Amino acid sequence: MARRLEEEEGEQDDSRVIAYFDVDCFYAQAEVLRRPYLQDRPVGVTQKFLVVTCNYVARRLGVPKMAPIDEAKRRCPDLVLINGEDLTPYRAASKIIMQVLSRFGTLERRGLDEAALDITEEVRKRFSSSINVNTFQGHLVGNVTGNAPDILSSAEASPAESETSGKVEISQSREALENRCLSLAHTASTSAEVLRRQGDFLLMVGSHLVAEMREAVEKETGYRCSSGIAHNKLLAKLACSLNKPNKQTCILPSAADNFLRPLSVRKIPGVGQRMEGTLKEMGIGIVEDMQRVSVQQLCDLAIELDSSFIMHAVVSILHLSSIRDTLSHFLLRIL
Ligand code: TTP
Ligand code: MG
Repeated sequence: MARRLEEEEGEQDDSRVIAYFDVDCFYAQAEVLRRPYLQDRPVGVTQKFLVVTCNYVARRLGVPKMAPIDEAKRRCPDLVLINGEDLTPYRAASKIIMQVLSRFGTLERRGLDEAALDITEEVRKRFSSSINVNTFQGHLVGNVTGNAPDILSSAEASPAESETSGKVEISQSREALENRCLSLAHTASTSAEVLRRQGDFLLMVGSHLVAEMREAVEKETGYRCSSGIAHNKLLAKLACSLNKPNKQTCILPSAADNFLRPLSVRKIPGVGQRMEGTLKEMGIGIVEDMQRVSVQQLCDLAIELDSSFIMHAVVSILHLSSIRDTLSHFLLRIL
C-alpha cells in the first residue's frame, strides 16, 4: 500500500488502471447534505469575501467558483450563502469518503476532495473471472476498434444520462473485442497491438469498478463525485474533469496523444498562471508546442526558474509515448 503511484507509473506501461476521483462542488455538497431543503436552490460557500464554491444549481445560473460575493450575488440574487470558514465538517467528510475509496485500491490523497487510486489489482481479479462485463461505463475518449485515423472521440451523453444516473453504456461488446484480439493474435505483425487491446479491456473492467466505487461512496456517505479512468494518473485526472458532475470518463491509451496534443499547457498539473505566461513567451501554448522547443531551451527555463513544476509537467508529458522520445534528453539532463 505504501508504494507511490509515481513509482508505478515509472514502469511506463499501458497495463495499469488508475482511477481519479473528485467530489462534486465539495463544500457546497457538504452544506446541502446537512440541509436537504436546499437541494434545488443555488447555494454558495463563502470564505472572507469570496464564494469559494457553489453547487451546480448555482453554476447553471452563472455563478463560477471563486467569485467575489458581490459579483456572485449580482449574477444570482437568489444565491443562498453559507459561511465555510470552519473546515471541520469538510475534513470529517473527506476522511470517510477516502476510507470508502481506499477499500478498492492503493489510494493517494490529492487534497480534501481528490484522490488517485491504483485499482489494477482489483481489475485484474475481475478481468480473469468477469463474465458480465461487456461495455464501458460512462463516457469514453478513444475508440477500441482503433482503425479510424482520428481516434479522439467523446461518447455523447445519452438523454438517459443525468446528474442522477451518471451512467452510459457504450456499445463495444466484450465478445467483439475478444474476437478482434484473437484475430490480431494470429495476424498482427506485432504483439504490441494485442497488448494494447488488453489494455483497453482492463480499462473497460476498470470503468465498471469505478462506477461501483462511486455508488459505494454515495450510498455510504451521501457524496457524489466524478471520476476519470486511464492508464496513468495525469490522464485519469484530466479525464475526471471532462464530464462533471456525477459522471465518469475513460481515456484509452491509444487516444492519449490526440487528446493531449491540443491541450493548453495550463491543464497540466503544476503549470500555474506564471508558468503559463513564461511558456507563452517561448511560443508554447499547447502541449504539442513543447515538441518544437529545443531541449536546451527547456533546460535553461527550468534552471532559470529553479522549476520543479516544469519538471513535473515534463515528467507528466513524458508518459506520452510519441512525445517521450523528443523530451527524454531533457529529463536526463535535469535529473
Ligand atoms: P474543487 O474540487 O476545486 O472544487 P469543488 O469540489 O467545489 O467543485 P468541482 O465540482 O468543480 O470539483 O475544490 C474542493 C473544495 O476546496 C471546494 O469545494 C472549496 C475548496 N476550495 C477553496 O477553499 N479554495 C480554493 O481556491 C479552491 C480551488 C477550492
Ligand atoms: Mg471537487
